[in-house]
Amino acid sequence: MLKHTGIITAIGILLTASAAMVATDVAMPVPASAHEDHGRFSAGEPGDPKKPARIVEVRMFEGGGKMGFEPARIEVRRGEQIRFRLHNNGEEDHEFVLASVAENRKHAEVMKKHPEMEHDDPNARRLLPYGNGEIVWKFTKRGEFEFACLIPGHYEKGMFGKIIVK
Ligand SMILES: [Cu+2]
Repeated sequence: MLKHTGIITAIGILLTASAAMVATDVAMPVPASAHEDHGRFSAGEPGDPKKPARIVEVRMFEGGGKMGFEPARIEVRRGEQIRFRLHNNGEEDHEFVLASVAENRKHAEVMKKHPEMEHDDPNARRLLPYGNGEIVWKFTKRGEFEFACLIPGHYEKGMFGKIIVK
């Protein structure tokens, strides 16, 4: 009797273990990748182009040894979705990379070593001279963020702007 129970328990454990393994195989990739995407962007999350958004026009310019964005300061309400319409009014390529200040600085250092690096992520656009582009972004976190051009030398010439999420 005791022996019999032992076998049944052993089978029960085996079944439970294999069921857990199957469940693990099926369930793991989804939360893992979702979590990865969630942690990827410091300034919020990629927007939904089908949902309403406030339009903000941003121009990129060069001149007199300077480069920059106009406006260089944008205020946003938390939860607000913004459609950034980007216009490169310069004669060089420029980028718009939306992140935290710390992240942009770190990223700029990497780009100094790899100047050929190009961005076309949900939080970044690279524009050709006189080119246009768009980013739809949802600001889900309060705080101070930054948009910047990380092409070597551009950040130093003033190519960054502030985003305040209230
Ligand atoms: Cu630039």
